[in-house]
Amino acid sequence: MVVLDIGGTKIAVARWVKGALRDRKQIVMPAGEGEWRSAIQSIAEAFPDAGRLGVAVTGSTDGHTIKAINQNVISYWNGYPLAPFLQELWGCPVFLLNDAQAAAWGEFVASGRRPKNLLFITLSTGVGGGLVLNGGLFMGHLGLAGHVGHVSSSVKALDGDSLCGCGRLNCLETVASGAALSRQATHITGANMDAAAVFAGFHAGDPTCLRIISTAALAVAHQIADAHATLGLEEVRIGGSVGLAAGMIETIVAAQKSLPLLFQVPVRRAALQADAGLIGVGHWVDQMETSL
Ligand code: ADP
Ligand code: BMX
Ligand code: ZN
Repeated sequence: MVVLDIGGTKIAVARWVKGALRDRKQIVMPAGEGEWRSAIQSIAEAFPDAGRLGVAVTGSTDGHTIKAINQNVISYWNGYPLAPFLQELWGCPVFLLNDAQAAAWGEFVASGRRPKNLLFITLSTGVGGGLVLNGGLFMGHLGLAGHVGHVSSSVKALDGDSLCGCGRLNCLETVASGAALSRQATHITGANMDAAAVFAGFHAGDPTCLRIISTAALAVAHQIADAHATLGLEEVRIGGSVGLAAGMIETIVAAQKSLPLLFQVPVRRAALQADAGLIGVGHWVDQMETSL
């Protein structure tokens, strides 16, 4: 099998051989549709003879089409026929799964303990979420379940009310995504800063960067508490380049201390790190086939 992870910022690809990744490669996610189609075509040429294609993808998928919930990320994905496009290129069956749902499944399978109810959160270009409930991946109608990035946040961004690309106001994604960290820092300082620069400032003790990261962490801590109140979570795993950046998880755990003990769900770093989506979709396709 070949596995793909298509995110807002990067595309990762690998061969999935006996439950492990081989020949992993990564490219930047191109901005426009034409460049994106050519990039995928080049990947298909470099990774032929897939047999099956497992795809962890940003957005909401029914297994056939893809919809960007945040239309600012990929504007041409609104019921886009992703599976037929990939099927034509690879000439094999294609399985689509939301990227955070794939990562949740990867973390669940990789965890020896197999927690009953697990929430995976990716803090990346956007904020994504995936749920494993009662030991099964919960995708919901049209694959929307777990989209915690689009639940509104009582903790607002530092640059004021923010309209999310999904059409709602003050979603968690407007406070704690890589794009949100960059937007707030750029607005406050007047200098163009990406998320990595905000973390560099955070580690150097810059007060603006400290406030941006601690506000994002508090918003995530509240969102975890809200999800816990609804679902009864045993554990939360955090991934994505922002989630995995040094200091982020520690700041979320510190923010949880301001909440009643009942809502302080154990938060851990994704064991599979940046490969949780690729590995998760590999396991998911494997187990779907054995259950057929
Ligand atoms: P994707 O969203 O494509 O899955 P990532 O998980 O890499 O990709 O998340 C991309 C986001 O993470 C971008 O906003 C980017 O600026 C930010 N980012 C990338 N590297 C770092 C880093 N070292 N520290 C903090 N943020 C980072
Ligand atoms: C957005 C949404 C989710 C995705 C999450 C993380 C889009 C295109 N994606 O909330 O489906 O899981 O981002 O995705 O609307 P990433 O691109 O940051 O990895
Ligand atoms: Zn939103």
